[in-house]
Amino acid sequence: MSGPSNTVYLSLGGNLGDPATSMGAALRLLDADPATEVATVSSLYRTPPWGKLDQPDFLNAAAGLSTRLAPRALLDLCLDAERKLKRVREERWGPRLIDIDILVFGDRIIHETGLEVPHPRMLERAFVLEPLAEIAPDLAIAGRSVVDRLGSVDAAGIERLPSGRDWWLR
Ligand code: 5RZ
Ligand code: CA
Ligand code: CA
Repeated sequence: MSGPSNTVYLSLGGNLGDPATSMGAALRLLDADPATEVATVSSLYRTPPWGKLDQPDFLNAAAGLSTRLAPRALLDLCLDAERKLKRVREERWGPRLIDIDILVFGDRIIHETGLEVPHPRMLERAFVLEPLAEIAPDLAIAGRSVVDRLGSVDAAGIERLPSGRDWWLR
């Protein structure tokens, strides 16, 4: 019933509607799972769009969770939360109400359909690394810390909002 607990890091983002409200609701949905607790949440960051440039700025954040769920069950929980928040699957790299990605799951390396952990693109994206560096600067991914990785990407235009770390609790 209660298996081992793992520390997991998630990336959250969105740029349609009211992304802060959607991201907060998503974190509360994850926390409501009996096998999962949200432990640490970063500030909100306003980030320039990556990929497709003619779309609104995003809000991004990172969260640290403790979970006794298996990776696939946590992924299903995240996809359920996206669905409950009425995310519609849109164009690739296009605007979205909410996006939740599993970045790191304990020290597991996973290559499965729809579940690649550590997330294969997280190390190139300042919109992922900047919030993650706030809550887990020394977390090592493939031998290099998050702050170290952040020093190797272009973080131009990223702005930490003054809302602090409790923005998701309402
Ligand atoms: C890459 C999404 C790694 C999650 C992506 C965003 C992870 C974006 C975003 C900003 C996209 C993508 C998907 N631009 N462009 N913020 N998502 N600023 O590249 O969340 S497309 Br982990
Ligand atoms: Ca819980
Ligand atoms: Ca995603």
